[in-house]
Amino acid sequence: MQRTQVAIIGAGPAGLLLGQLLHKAGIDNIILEARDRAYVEARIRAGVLEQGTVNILRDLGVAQRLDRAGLVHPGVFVALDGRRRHIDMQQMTGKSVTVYGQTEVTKDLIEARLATGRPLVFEAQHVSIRDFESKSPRVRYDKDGTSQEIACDIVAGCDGFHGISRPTFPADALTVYERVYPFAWLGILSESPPAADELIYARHKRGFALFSMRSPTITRNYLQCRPDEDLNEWPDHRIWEELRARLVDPNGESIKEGKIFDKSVLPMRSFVVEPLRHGRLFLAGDAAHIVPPTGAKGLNLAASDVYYFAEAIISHYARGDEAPLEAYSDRALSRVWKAQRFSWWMTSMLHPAPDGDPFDNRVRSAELDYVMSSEAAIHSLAENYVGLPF
Ligand code: RFL
Ligand code: PHB
Repeated sequence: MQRTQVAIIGAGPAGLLLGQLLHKAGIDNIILEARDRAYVEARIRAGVLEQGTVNILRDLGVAQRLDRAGLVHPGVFVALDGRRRHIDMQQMTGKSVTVYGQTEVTKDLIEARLATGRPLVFEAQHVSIRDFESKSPRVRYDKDGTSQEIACDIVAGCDGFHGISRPTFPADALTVYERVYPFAWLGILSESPPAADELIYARHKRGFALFSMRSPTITRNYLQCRPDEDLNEWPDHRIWEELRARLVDPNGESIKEGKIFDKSVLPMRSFVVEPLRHGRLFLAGDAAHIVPPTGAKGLNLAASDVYYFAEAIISHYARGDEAPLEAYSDRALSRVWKAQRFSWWMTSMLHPAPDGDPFDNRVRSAELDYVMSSEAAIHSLAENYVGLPF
């Protein structure tokens, strides 16, 4: 039997960040991860970090590489049928975002974790949680064929959308809010220099397209597609043709083609469960909520959840009462719902719905047209995109 203060399930951004925040406060914790290190470090996902997320990484002392290689973006473009509008977020809000791959954030956090000497168990199989309605929950798992048990005070369910923490809650303890969208994104990574300085979110009659990047030599692009899209129907030349059509550049310079080395289809979903706590079992990050990627909020919400959660755990141990832990769910959800609203709004405004109501489609296109022409509306977009304050 092992003993710790906080057992953390999942070594994605939520679990790894929580582990570091608790370590910094001198709180003992163990992280259990189902996959191996190489798999966790290679998972291609988010790319845009809010200033608040960058600040957390800096405070933890894990931002050296981020400060060197992260691309600071003071602005962003939105586009409607080929017409572009630049949004100077820095000038409007005093904040910017940083483009730095989630793969890199994860590598930095794993390296920092290993340097602390605190346990991070990869390939922990059959993780299960019990006695979480008491003050001494237990977590069981199998490692290399032997079964292990951890006694702890608090269990942090940071195991993503498909993890075991959320299904461990009694069914009647959670309320689910969900929306599934009738479209998806085809994501590609290519060896080509970025064709513009800023990200471009484009609504086009042929469908949404997003131009993004990972580095001065790697471009990340997304195209709206069907949720059941067959990748075989997307040979490289069709992808470039579609990107050129949807991201039409008013200045004539064109998308730069390069070797495509990754293609995948991402479903789009909005999802929240409430509350984030039952007894001594807590949820944070994708285990509790999913946003469609159009607002670039998923990873940033994982960071804000664990920021609030770590504060609650730290003051719980300082004062010895339950109140800070009780307040966590409401505090985190208040920020989560605002990001849900923004992600839903960006998604609805920027994607023509393939078989959607024609009236809705015209109104949404008009909404983007309005945003592109109104300082008040564009200011609101900028304020949400750079991240609401913690
Ligand atoms: P993760 O990253 O899914 O990590 C959960 C971890 O738990 C492990 N696990 C288990 N471990 C032990 N036992 C079990 N039974 C377990 N079951 C699962 C998993 O192996 C994994 O290591 O969740 P976390 O930490 O909450 O982090 C959330 C973010 O990963 C996610 O919100 C973002 O990637 C979303 N997202 C974006 N967010 C942004 O802020 N900005 C973006 O630009 C952005 N773009 C994106 C995205 C997500 C995408 N995909 C593929 C979902 C773009 C994409 C394409
Ligand atoms: C990305 O670079 O992967 C990315 C950027 C912005 C988004 C989503 C994903 O909204």
